[in-house]
Formats: sequence, C-alpha cells, structure tokens
Amino acid sequence: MEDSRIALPIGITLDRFIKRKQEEFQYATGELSQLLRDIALAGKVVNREINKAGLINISGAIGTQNVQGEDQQKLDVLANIRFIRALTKGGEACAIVSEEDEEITDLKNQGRYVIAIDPLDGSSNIDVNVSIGTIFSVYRRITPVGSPVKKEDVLQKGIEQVAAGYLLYGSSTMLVYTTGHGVYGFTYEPSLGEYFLSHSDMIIPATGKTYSINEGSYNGFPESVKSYIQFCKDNNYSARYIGSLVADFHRNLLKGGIYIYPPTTKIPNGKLRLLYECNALAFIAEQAGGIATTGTQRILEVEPQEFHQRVPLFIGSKEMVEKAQSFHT
Ligand code: AHM
Ligand code: MG
Repeated sequence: MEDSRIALPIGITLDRFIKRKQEEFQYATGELSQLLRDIALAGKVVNREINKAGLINISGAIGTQNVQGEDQQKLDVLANIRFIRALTKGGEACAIVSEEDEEITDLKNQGRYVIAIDPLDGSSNIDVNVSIGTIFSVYRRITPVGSPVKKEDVLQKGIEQVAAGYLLYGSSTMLVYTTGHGVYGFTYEPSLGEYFLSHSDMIIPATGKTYSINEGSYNGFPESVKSYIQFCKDNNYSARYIGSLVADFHRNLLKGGIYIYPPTTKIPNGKLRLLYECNALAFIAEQAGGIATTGTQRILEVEPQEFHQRVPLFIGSKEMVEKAQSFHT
C-alpha cells in the first residue's frame, strides 16, 4: 500500500510521523527515515546557535570567503559543520555537496544517499535578526556503495531527488519536507525539543497577489521580467522581498505568490544554485501543486554540469509562474 498523501493528525511528532510513513512502504529500509531524523536533529542544533547569535559574539563575517567569493558568516561555517557532523555520524549519507565547500565531502562509508545542502541560506540576514534557512536535497548514489564517490553521484537532475526540504529559522522554526508524496510542515517547540506536524499536505494556492524579486537590480533585468513586474504593478500586487529565499518561498507557499531571481546583465545565470537551492524548492513547489522554472525550462529537468552551478529561478503559484513565463518571447 503506497498511498501517499495520508492524513496524519496535526500535532503528531516528527519522529512518529516519519515512522508511520515508513510503515506504509513495504520495502523501506528505514535509512531515509534516519537521514531525515539526522537533518532534523542538526536543525535543532543550528536553531539553538542562531538564537544565541544576538547574545554572544558569534555573528559577523570572519574574513574568509566561500567558493563563490562571498563573505562567510560564522554561523554559515558552524551550520556547515553541524550538518556534516550529523550526517557523518548517521551513516546513511555517503557524500555531501555544500554551498560552503568547493569539493564534495566523501564520507567514506556504506551510505546509499548523497546530500546537497545550503547549510545557512540568507546569511546576510543573520546580523539583523531576520529569518534564514537551511535547504537540502537527497539523492540515491549511482555508483556502487562502498566505492569512492564520483561526480555523477552528485550531478543528478532534480527529478532524481528522493527527498528535499528546508528548515526555516523564523518567528518559529519549521521543517518542511517532501519524499515525493506531498509536502509536510513541522513546527519546532523549543521547550520540548520536538517538531510537531503543523501543516499537513501543503498545497500552494494556484495564484496570489505577491511577487518577490530584488527590484534594486531592475536595470539589469531582461525585458520579459520588466514587463512582468509592470503587470504586477498594474494589477496592484504586493511586493515582498526578504532576501532569504527560504522565507520568501515559505510565505508564497502558504499564501500564494511568485519568487523570481532572474538572469541579470551582471549575473547572466542569476545568483541561486541549482543543486542545493533551486532543486529542493522546485521539488517541494511541484509536490504542493506549484511550478519552478528557469523562465524557459523546468528546474527539475536541468542537467547539472558543476556542483555550484547557478540558474535563474521562477517559482511559486502555478498561474503566476506561467504568467511570468508568458512574457518571454
Ligand atoms: P546566500 O546563499 O549567499 O545566502 O544567497 C542566497 C540568497 C537568497 O536567500 C536570497 O533570496 C538571495 O540570495 C538574495 O540575493 P540579493 O541580495 O541579490 O537579492
Ligand atoms: Mg544560499
């Protein structure tokens, strides 16, 4: 019995939810379940560190740069360490590609899964007490278990994801994930140290009135994007742009809306990374009834060429993304 979108009661703990879901799949080994628990646990640790950021002097740039040449914040580094540690100890993942590391981390174990992760997205918002997030994708490895991990294990199309999700460290902390059978959201209760199901079988409204784009870069946008922005203004849409992809995406998932990071004259492929930002959110968007494209191509079908590849992103409510795309000639 492989039904997918089974209604489990709001308030059930994440642990129990994962267990119940696993029981529904005859041949499930429990490894993916354990992997999700590991990520959820690392999320608790990172959440604790983020909440301390204002209290102790751990926030702020530490003077090093990540592989994209951007300043790394201390918490980026810490989050990267926490997730890698949790996944290493868990043993289900054999390799990790992270925004913070140039090369793949081969965990040299018997794990069957590969993780692509942005350990702390929206890091420019850390110091200003604005929501940030973690984004992750899970793939099955292609090469034999136990052998050295190869590029092709990581460079898989988004359609090959077996699970994807994000943690949102906001006014409350949430874990939202999919294994390809609907999208489920869990809210973290810090005093109990537990995640509880708060959003069952999430569906993004087919349309909305919110558009999220960094209009400061307007002059460098393609004409099609400028025309879509004009359409939004003509229709009295609201502009909402947090500058943390997870937070902007999450709001649009709940309320309906579109998030766009287009190509610009300065950055022709946009800013966001295919493997550990766009694919995970595209999988979630589609599972929730939305869509995600580069403007011309389904994100989940983009063939990755390199670990830190960037792609333009148009994601959110189906009708809004379709409308935005209709301006492309
Ligand atoms: P990061 O991974 O370095 O944090 O960059 C990704 C972030 C997204 O969360 C956000 O939507 C976007 O960059 C904001 O970029 P910009 O300041 O160019 O609008
Ligand atoms: Mg990021």
